[in-house]
Amino acid sequence: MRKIFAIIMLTLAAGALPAQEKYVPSAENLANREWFRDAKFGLFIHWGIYSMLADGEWVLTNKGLNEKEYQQLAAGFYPSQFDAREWARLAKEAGMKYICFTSRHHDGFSMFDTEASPYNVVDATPFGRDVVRELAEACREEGLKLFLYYSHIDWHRPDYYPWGRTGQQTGREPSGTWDDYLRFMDAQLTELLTNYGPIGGLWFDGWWDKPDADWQLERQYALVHRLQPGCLIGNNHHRAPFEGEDFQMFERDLPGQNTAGYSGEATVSDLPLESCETTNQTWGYNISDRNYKPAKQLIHTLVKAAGNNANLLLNVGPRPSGDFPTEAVSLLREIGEWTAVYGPTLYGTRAGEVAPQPWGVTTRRGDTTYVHILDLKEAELLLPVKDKRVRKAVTFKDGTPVEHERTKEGLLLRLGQIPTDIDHVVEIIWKPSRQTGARGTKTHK
Ligand code: H79
Repeated sequence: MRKIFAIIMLTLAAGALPAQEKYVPSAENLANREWFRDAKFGLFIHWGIYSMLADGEWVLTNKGLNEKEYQQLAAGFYPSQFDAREWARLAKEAGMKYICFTSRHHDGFSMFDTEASPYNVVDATPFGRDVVRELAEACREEGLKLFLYYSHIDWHRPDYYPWGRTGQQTGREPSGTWDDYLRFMDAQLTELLTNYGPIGGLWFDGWWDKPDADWQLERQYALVHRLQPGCLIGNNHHRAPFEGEDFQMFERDLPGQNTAGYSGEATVSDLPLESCETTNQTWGYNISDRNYKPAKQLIHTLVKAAGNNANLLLNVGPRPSGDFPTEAVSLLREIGEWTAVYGPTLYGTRAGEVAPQPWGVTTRRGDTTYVHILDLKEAELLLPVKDKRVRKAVTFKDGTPVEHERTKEGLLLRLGQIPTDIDHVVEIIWKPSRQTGARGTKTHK
């Protein structure tokens, strides 16, 4: 009896094995992760037929609109000013290295040419142009990587059923087959990863609508990685990363913080990290939202993200015409003037040896540390760094030497005056540590 039981258990365990196979990222994927860590800054773009209602990308659900009526927006979608190259140029001028575009948001409307549903920008609008294709080309021309936001929620399709906790007041038929929905997503992801050249990454969102559903994510991720092993998968499920994911995002928060309330269960992983934020208060175009953040605040967010080992994905919601709102353009330009000077203190760096402090953060590259002083009310700053010796310490913007002194507590920087710049950066180049130096002398000559 016991023997039979053991055989049954063994058989079950063997059967379960394939599902438990660990995801092993390809060499290309690992290289792309390092590229991503170096990139630091990306442009998030929320644009769809919801933009026409100028009330954010959640308008269908937030306003309890009738979904059948909402679909009719597509027939009026003709963004006469849309110019993917212009979007890409604005991103590049801001100092961004990638764009993440909403290929399909929760409303279920696809902004690319898809055979999987007629509810898409090519077949359902008089515009008839494949926005993802034009963006992919523009990004290639401008040397940016293209990431695609892809919604797991769908407020349009009947087969997104049973419904999740959102989108229930839109007058849809309560019936449909979940497996059909999974197959639909497979078909679309296959198109996105086949028809547009290399995709930097996929940015999934909406899992949290139905946390208990059978999403078959590992299977979906395996499909993505089979088609493009280098494609980085991230999923905004607000939890610690799942098996098969390549980066971790934090919505409206720095890693480890939870001021927006979405990251309570998201322990910070070793994967590349990304924070996303909006230029104003909403993601999709919202005509009443005039509450743009000052450039200084957005630069501080970018710098703090870097000091927390994360990228910043900064959002713009283009108008229904295809233009970026005027304020967003000004902000991108202002940020671009700053990154043109201070970019070297961020790109290609990792979080520095001093953990984020109330006064600012540190980043480092090789033997150089950048001390980013964002908010300091004194002319001196003590860095709790004990085991390193300074070769050179200068003010980054003009190269003037910064007086410094070793104390028992660490390294004291004398700045001469209370810093007033958006980000007062002190560049410290360290001497090789004694041990490494000694070894270096021996092996090199
Ligand atoms: O695309 C943008 C937003 O449309 C999308 N993510 C960004 C990048 C987003 N949708 N919702 N949210 C972000 C936050 C969701 C909040 C809630 Fe809920 C959904 C509150 C109630 C339902 C999830 C489930 C959080 C609490 C319960």
